[in-house]
Order: sequence, then structure tokens, then C-alpha cells
Amino acid sequence: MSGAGAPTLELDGSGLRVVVVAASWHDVVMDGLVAGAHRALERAGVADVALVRVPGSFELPVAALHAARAGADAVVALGVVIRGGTPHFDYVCHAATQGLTDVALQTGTPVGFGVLTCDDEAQALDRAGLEGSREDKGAEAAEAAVATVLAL
Ligand code: DLZ
Repeated sequence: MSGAGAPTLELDGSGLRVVVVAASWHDVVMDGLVAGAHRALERAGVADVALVRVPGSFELPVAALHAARAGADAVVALGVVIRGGTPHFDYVCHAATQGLTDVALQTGTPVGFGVLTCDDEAQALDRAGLEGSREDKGAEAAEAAVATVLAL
């Protein structure tokens, strides 16, 4: 993990089934997040990984709910929402955040939150785990999900 105060996590996720649910808007940034999550899961020894693609971040909670009900040990939710000229940004961000929180609390399945909510594309690219990015939020979300399963 990165950023001030972030923990260093040593994880053994062998034997876990993890589902990555990923939105499709802003494909370059999404490619970085998905790759970062997969790298982190591989580092943690998670061999059973599935990827479910949905159109937008608004659709992430229902995909996460399906994954949890189908027996995933953890879900990693990835999306990118970039502020536009209308209040749409706030509604999509709120729906994704609250929806994913509800899924975790209602099912007891840890959900790693890797939804970037950014003012512009540059902010998103800086967090996408791509060459030149300062942060790798896809990896962080995957590590958080696995760490939470192991803590419970
Ligand atoms: C409609 C929309 C807009 C304007 N922006 C984004 C975005 O930046 N990131 C994202 O993941 N999804 C966006 N969407 C799509 C919504 O999440 C959703 O897919 C549609 O409203 C259809 O339900």
C-alpha cells in the first residue's frame, strides 16, 4: 500500500477465491487498476481469481453481491469516476460507495474499495498503477480485501 500512514501487508491468500468486479469507463485507467489488482493477488498467493466486467461503477454493487452470494471469500471492486459538468458524478460515486458498503455488511464478505473518484483524468492516471503513476489503487484494494479475510 502507499500514501502517508499506509500499512505494509504480508499476506498469504493461498486457498482463497477472490472475484474482481471492474467497471469499463475510462479504459486506460481501468486496465491499470485491473492489472494492479491481479499483480497483488498473485503476490499474495491467490490462485483462484475471477474477473467480472460491468459497464459502469453504478453497476459494481450488484456484481459484488452476486460474487459474494456465489461464495467468493473476498471481492475487489474497481472503477473510475471522473467529475463532469453535472451532478451525475456525485450520484454515481455515492451509489457505488454506499452499495459496496451495503454488500460487505449484508453478506459479511470483505469488499476491497478500488473506485477512483477524481476531478480529472490526470488524477486518475496518477493512481492507476501504470508506468509513471505514483500510486497503485487496484493493488491496494486487492490487498485490503485479502487482509480483511485473513483477519476475520
Ligand atoms: C453515465 C456515467 C458517467 C457520466 N460517468 C461515468 C464515469 O465516470 N465512470 C463510470 O464508471 N461510470 C460512469 N457512468 C456510467 C454509470 O456508472 C452507469 O453505468 C450508467 O448510468 C448506466 O447505469
